[in-house]
Amino acid sequence: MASSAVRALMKNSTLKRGATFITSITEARPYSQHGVREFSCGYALWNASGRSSTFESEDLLRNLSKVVPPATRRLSGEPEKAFTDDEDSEVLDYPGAKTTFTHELKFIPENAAEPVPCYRLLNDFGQPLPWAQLPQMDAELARKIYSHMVSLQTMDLIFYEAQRQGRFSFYMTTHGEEAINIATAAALSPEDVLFTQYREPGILMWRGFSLESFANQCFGNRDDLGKGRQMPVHYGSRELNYFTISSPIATQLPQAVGAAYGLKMDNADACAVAYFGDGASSEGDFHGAMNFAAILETPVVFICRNNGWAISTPTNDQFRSDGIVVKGRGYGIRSIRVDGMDALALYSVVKEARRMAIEESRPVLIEALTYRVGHHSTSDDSSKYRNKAEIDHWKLVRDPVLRFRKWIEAHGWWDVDSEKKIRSEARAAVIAAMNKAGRKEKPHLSALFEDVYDSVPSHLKEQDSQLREVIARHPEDYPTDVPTQ
Ligand SMILES: Cc1ncc(C[n+]2csc(CCOP(=O)(O)OP(=O)(O)O)c2C)c(N)n1
Ligand SMILES: [Mg+2]
Repeated sequence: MASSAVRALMKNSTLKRGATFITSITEARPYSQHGVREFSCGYALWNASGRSSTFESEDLLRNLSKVVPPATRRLSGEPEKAFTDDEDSEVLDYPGAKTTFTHELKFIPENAAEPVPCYRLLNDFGQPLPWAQLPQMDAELARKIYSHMVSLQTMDLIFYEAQRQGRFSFYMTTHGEEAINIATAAALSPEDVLFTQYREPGILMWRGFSLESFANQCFGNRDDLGKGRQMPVHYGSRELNYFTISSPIATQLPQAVGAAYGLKMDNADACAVAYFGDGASSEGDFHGAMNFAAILETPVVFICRNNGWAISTPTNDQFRSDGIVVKGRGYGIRSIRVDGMDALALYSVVKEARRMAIEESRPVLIEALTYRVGHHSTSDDSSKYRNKAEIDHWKLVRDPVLRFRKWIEAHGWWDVDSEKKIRSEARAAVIAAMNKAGRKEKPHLSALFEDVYDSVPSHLKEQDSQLREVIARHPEDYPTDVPTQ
């Protein structure tokens, strides 16, 4: 930087010709109050061999006032002005970073002065904000989004109760996150490949996975696509481009990047979409995925549901950054923060993120702020770490389903009768699907050993027969509805 100033200084002072840059002309400060001649400027001078030399000559100060007027004015008590040497912006060519020099010893603060704002279009009462540019959405699409949110809510309520009654072993609800599930799904295309965590069954529902298929999976019956080998809610569907959920948190993220890279190689008109929670962003896989996504320029949209909790761990015990959105910049990824309880805002953001991901072949990070209204899972009791008033506030005042309903009602696209009808139909459909799935028998015992290899290898055949022997010896410990013959 400032090499024309340095050249001028060198010409007029005793500085050696090897001096290459000066970083502190505007930072020169008095070390006594007795006058301009006692300013120190020299500490900022480095010679070509990298050694610094102090320099306090009157000569320098005299010349300084000739060649660097802003600095001199500052030294003599006039208001500070930016140093505007044209080579301030000289691009440096270190292999690790292309940048300019600065004379300021200044660390980047850990957080920006203001948190990243959150994009929203509807207020808590479902009214568009005055400046909001609403996305193109006709009555049919709006009703479809709303009715899917209701179906998801209803499925969650009934399946949750069924689990409590012991009909299946485990369940997780999406309460509070219905808009993230459905509105984001609506903004994607069926060709986009999805890698989800576990709190996003609504996306699968949007793509046409039937209530009975959900129930088959939760019961682990013979029609479960996973043949009962996964815990409930670990859905998957090859037909619907929805990769099977796996329990270890964040493993889906690098997988999504790999899939996106494949789509890029194929020149496909599709992207990969990875959904995950704030807790998943605390895993190493998140960071690896982000970095690879950036350097490989993969068409992947990361959608983080920041619901404030990773089971009982609040976000401020997980990270000290301004949420997840700022991490995008750390990896060179474009990012945005959106209100995860505003279906319209989510729809707009995901549509645009998808467009950028595919057309510009780049990753995009979306942080959707939301709240997990239910317990983490049926194995959790969130009243142990959150107070009821907090939960009630989000459940009653901030409900994303109700917010969207108010918006469609204001358009005349929905009314009390349609609400009654859809709620009772959804309830009947979920109960029917669940009862049907509950009556089906379990997958055959041998299914435990199949589908990894083309044909079952000898060591697995051996395990299969050992298992049968154990079951024959202790029949009381094994379910009777699993066919073994
Ligand atoms: C690698 C790994 N560590 C820990 C767990 C246990 N675990 C299951 S869910 C969860 C919390 C995840 O929180 P978040 O990603 O915020 O999702 P949310 O449940 O809030 O939707 C944890 C720690 C796990 N499944 N995998
Ligand atoms: Mg969370």
